[in-house]
Amino acid sequence: MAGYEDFVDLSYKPAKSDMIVSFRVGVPGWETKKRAWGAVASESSIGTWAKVVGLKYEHVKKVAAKVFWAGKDGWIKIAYPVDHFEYGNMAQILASIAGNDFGMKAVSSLRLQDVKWPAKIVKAFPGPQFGIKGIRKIFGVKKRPLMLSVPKPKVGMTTKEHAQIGYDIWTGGLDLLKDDENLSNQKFNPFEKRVKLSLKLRDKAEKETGEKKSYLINVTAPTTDEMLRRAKFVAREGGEYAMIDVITSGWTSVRTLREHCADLGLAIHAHRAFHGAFDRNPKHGFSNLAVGEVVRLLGVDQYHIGTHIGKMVSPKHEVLDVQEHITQQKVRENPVEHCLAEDWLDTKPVFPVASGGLQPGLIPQIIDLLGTEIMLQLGGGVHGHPKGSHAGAIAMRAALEAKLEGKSLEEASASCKALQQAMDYWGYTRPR
Ligand code: CAP
Ligand code: MG
Repeated sequence: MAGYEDFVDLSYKPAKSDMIVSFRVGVPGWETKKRAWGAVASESSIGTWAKVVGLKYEHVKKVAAKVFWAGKDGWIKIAYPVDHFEYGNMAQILASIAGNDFGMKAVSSLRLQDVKWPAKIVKAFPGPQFGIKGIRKIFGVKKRPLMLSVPKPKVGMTTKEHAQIGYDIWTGGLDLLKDDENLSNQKFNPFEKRVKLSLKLRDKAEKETGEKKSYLINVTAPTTDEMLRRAKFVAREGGEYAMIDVITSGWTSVRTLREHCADLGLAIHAHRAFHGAFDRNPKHGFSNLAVGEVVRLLGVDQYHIGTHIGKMVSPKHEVLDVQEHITQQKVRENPVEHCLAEDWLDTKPVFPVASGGLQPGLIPQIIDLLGTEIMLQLGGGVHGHPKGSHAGAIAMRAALEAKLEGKSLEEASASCKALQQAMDYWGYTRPR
């Protein structure tokens, strides 16, 4: 049988140029730890189940992965020589480190927790065009969180109804309207019509409020060419953003969109729908931390990190880990969370988005958890307001302003009817 154990060398000291990956390996009762660990390193780099002649060639061994560290509870670290990879090809990189290894019988479960990206690979990717500073510059908003809202029901409304909601939330005080993850170009709300009418009402709302307003328009499309055509249309109509469902569209589509958005001058909002299929089981799958790093390299400007207190499964430490790794330039190793050190060189930071089950009564808690360098998205928490979307937006902004001024929501409600109504209706409830 294959010498999976040959891929384990606990005396190996990784080269600075190696890619390091932290995995948690479940070992089946009939298997040895060493063979299970080696199977992951073998299958995710050069090997297979059978011992083949080529394995003895020096030039082949040079691009083989090695398990070099093993801790408690199945945690291991694997080093990959950087020349195993096509530096700027995310699809190939993940087909190695996050490919067949997840499905092998030699492991009963496998969780890829974090990646330390070597400089040669970090430099091979564009990273965000705008980053946090650039996004803040679009709005002229230096400190406070940016506020956005997704019209709800998320799909089914007509273009006119959708755009009207945009007008209602922009004039209610929010900065951004956002398409939902599954709104694209359906018959009842065609893409080009929606862009034109929404941006027309955006211009009207800007004039009335004197504030910059924008719109995260979902360009997710049947083909990459059509996605790029939609992005071009947004730019031509005066939009500032292209939104993409990064996981259902695929990594190469994200990279292609990023290349084109450089010329179009569009910022990219990354929605992560589908991530729950592989990132919620702490013992198996691919962490949202790793997804956040992947999309930072590919070059999105904004990414959903979870809220811990909202409706989606998002353990506190995971939310904080991904926030740290997508916003900092240098990150220290966190052995407790099995997060690896990282040097992002001059890759710009990504704006973290907190969304999913939030309502005005939860805004103080979210700020306490994540600080103010975030984007806050409330969908149901605005459009479910008893007096409708415009009142919901007023309540959201009043709750944020109260928190930033150090006032309680009760105090702020005394001078804001819409916030009072939201507090009477939801209080501090956390939807599940
Ligand atoms: C939130 C949302 C977002 C989720 C995605 C939704 O709506 O529009 O897609 O936030 O989850 O469709 O659920 P609500 P995450 O504000 O009404 O909950 O941000 O965790 O990726
Ligand atoms: Mg949504």
